[in-house]
Amino acid sequence: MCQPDRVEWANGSEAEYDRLTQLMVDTGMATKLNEKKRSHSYLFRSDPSDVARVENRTYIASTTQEQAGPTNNWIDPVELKKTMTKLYTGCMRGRTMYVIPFSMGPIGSPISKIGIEITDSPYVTANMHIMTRVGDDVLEVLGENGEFIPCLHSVGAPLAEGQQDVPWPCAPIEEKYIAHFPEENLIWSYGSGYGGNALLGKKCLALRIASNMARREGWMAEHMLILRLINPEGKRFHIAAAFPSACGKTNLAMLVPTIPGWKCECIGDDIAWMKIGADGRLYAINPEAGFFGVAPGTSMKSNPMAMRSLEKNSIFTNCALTDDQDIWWEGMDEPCDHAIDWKGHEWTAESGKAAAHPNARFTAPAAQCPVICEDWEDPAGVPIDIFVFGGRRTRTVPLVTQAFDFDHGVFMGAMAASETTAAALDVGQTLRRDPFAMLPFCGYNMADYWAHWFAMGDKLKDKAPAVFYVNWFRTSGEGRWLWPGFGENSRVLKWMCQRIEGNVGAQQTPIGNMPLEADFDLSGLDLPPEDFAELMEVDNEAFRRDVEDAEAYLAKFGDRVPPQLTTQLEALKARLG
Ligand code: GTP
Ligand code: SPV
Ligand code: MN
Repeated sequence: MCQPDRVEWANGSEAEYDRLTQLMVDTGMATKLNEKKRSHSYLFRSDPSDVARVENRTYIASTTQEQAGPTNNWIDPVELKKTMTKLYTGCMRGRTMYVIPFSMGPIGSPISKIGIEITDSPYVTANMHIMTRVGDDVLEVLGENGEFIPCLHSVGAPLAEGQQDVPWPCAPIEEKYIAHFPEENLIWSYGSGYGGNALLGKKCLALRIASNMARREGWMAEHMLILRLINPEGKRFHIAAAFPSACGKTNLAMLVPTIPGWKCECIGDDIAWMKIGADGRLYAINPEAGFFGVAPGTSMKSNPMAMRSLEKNSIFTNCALTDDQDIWWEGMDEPCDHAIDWKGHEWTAESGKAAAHPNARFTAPAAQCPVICEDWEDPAGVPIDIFVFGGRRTRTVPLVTQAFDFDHGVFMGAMAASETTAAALDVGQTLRRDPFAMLPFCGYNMADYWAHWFAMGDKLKDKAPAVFYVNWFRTSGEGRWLWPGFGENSRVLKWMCQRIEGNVGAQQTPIGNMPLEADFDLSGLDLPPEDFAELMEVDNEAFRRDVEDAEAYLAKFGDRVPPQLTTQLEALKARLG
């Protein structure tokens, strides 16, 4: 169907990676960075139209529209396959087809899943080397008739005989389709070469398809970081946190605590697969092998462990290129006067324009993170003690709240809202509900997904993780961050650990339990008391308005809304008076 000129099987070797990156340097698609500054690393510039996920072109093609639900784009699978087959026919002419066997999760682990991505993008192939486990050993596990998830990808730009290629081939927006056929565990992606649109193991497999499998099989596939926090006594706490895209998962996953004696280790920064273990607790693995992280804002000050993860063997996309052939982006420690910007143009600081795209990303091996947890590849996973939900809210939502119980926590996650970011191309700048940070990633009806969360709570009973809600992004009237964030977020995590240990009390508010001022560790932090008060303020009137909005929102799901959710909403209403 695709009619490539050549077919190559990817074996995941370093020689293969070097050959592909060299090929891309030779064709002008990639720039090799200064070997002395950033060894074995490359910069790519995408087409200016292909810079992020495209939610309006992302489809859940289940048999019925009801199965996809009101928050997903739906097309009848038969019709969509017809449309896409037409696009795919001859789409790889003049190009090489790469066949990439990969494992999400440690190869051979019972929780892992195998995928095979077919792509005509050497950039995708190189990124898959870092983000997943690629290689012949995957084929060995697969054997003659093992189960795998087929992932078909094309940039959608066939080359005619003798036609010169462009640095970043892709199709126009109206020809892009990021399609999922959940009943067949099948992924078809066409027209984009960027991130979650094209690295199909990530959002397409590990979230949209896996969420369907998880629901059928009784486990969870979530848009969550996983970290291990160790207190001064050496006690370990495992935390899984769901924040929407570009809302702080990578940063929290590898935070350097500012409070003495506490340590943090990273297990994953974007996706968690969780299953109930023999002891009845919930165990999480990170199905990925690398970080595909937001570059702008990442610095030695904000996220030193990320900066050290990308010192070598990394891929950079849509970052700026400095005069000494290194990368740069807004918010990096040292300012930059002159560079080549993400569009390949001369750039000076005086121009007032951004040198890196706001959704510029680094692809770095997780194993290079200095605080990667020694158990990060343990096939058994780590037992989750705490769930954290949150989002980007400049107003209304306090720094931290604890749910009264698991069902209340599910309600908090389900009603989560966040201001939109540059991680998706076509969502505008608004506040939107993003339940469990899964709005763009839940592969079935969101109301059924909420029901699945309640069902998991019923199974976990008293072994269910404690649930908290956070907001690092509250601002003052003049638009200044009230909370310093980053490493200081360890103070909030400390309070959570003390809560589940039963060491500190809390004050009950209508929206949840909140810290007593005396219990919250602000020592050594120069935070004006009035800022702390504003951070923790609960405006009942604002939450009453939010309840009205929540009712209108839930009405879209009709009678599929789980009764537990309605019960929680009514209880909140009563508490708010
Ligand atoms: P995806 O990879 O898109 O899923 O995003 P993510 O949730 O991993 O987001 P990430 O950690 O990369 O953060 C995105 C942006 O939020 C970056 O520009 C960060 O600098 C900023 N950010 C992260 N944590 C904090 C914080 O505690 N306070 C403030 N003010 N900004 C933060
Ligand atoms: C996100 O948008 O949540 C990401 C980046 O993690 S992407 O892989 O492009 O989806
Ligand atoms: Mn993400």
